[in-house]
Amino acid sequence: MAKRALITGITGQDGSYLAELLLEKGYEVHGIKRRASLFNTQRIDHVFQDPHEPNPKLKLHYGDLSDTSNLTRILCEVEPDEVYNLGAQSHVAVSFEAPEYTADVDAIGTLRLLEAIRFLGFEKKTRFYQASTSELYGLVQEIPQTETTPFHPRSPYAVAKLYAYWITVNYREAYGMYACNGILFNHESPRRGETFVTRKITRGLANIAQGLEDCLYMGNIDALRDWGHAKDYVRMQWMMLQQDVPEDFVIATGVQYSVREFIVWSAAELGLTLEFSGEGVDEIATVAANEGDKAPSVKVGDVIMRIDPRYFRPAEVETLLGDPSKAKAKLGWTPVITVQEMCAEMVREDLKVAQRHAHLKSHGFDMPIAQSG
Ligand code: NDP
Ligand code: GDR
Repeated sequence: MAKRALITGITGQDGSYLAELLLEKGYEVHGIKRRASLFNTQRIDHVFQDPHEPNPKLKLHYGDLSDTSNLTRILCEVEPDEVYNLGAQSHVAVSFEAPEYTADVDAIGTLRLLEAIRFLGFEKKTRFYQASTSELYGLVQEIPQTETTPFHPRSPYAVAKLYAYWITVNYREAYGMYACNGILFNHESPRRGETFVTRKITRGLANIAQGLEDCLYMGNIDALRDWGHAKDYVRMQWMMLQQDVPEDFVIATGVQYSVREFIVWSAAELGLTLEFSGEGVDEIATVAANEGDKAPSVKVGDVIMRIDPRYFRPAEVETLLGDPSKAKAKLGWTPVITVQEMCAEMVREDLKVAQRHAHLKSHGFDMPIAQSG
């Protein structure tokens, strides 16, 4: 019998890579998608299977982490061997705008799932993965951060995820459930949401290169992050549920860079050399050289980045650096894709899209470009 997995957040970045991985491994994959007024399955359309075909291996269910009866019904129908709880209001800045919603979905949503598993009597059968986060460390107490570093969350998102972390530990200790936390540091890909910093940069610069936008407006470009590739990280999510004993793991690369460096690499991938000048909110990035033909709309001297304080956060996480030693030692996991390779891949993919838009525009088919948030 094929194993059955249920993924919340299957339409998101990680959910789409995890669904691919589990399908490759022969799983029957069930995913929860939200009802939306527009199609929201772009990231998984390539693995979608027509439900009219016999025995589709991917099945989608309408649902929401805020809806207890819906989650309980789906769990009851699917009887999963493994649940991956990836669904969340996952944007840190947005959590300051919508703190109560974020708590409901990210914190109580996790409790709803765990309690439904217990209520249905699946606690000895169903393994549970919780998408925990390096944001738990917030105001960091120790460098690098490990599984034992104390937490100090700095946003409503991180506080909600702190509850989710501990309720997962609690259900493991109280009911003997196989439940574990992956404490994942930032991970990105061409499928990353457009308003997270890496994708905002690669997409924004690709659009500027093709004459579709003029300038990238950024927040704190001195923030330091430990960035990996989502493909490497979902592999680890699966590995964590295949052990004899459930444990929590830090997943990171162990290398840290600034947002500013990510801007420089992305620009270089487009043939652009940047010069930064000014200070604080007056800092700008100007084009110092343009080599190659990837950025035909950009001239030397153009200002292509400015700071906009609207992207500053009420409380910032300045620095994150993970120590993945436990994952390496116990699971043999190491990331394969470097952050520079990932950045190049993201720019390439965003450039293809920007070139298509520019081509249509040059033939009179102007399409509005969604603004970066
Ligand atoms: P995304 O934002 O790309 O995906 C989030 C998913 O959750 C989407 O499928 C979204 O649906 C779904 N979702 C949002 N709200 C609800 C809700 N109320 N009910 C059900 N589903 C909902 O996030 P990532 O894929 O990047 O991250 C996956 C998980 O890992 C998240 O929990 C995130 O907090 C966590 N995490 C992410 C890290 C990263 O760097 N990417 C690092 C550490 C943790 P829709 O498509 O309809 O919006
Ligand atoms: P983060 O990711 O908050 O770490 O959460 P994000 O990419 O949003 O920000 C990273 C850093 O970049 C700074 N920054 C900006 N961020 C955004 N979004 N937009 C900007 O214009 C900008 N300018 C500078 C931020 O201030 C921050 O310091 C991500 C999410 O995926 C979470 O769900 C996950 O838990 C953590 O990573 C680990």
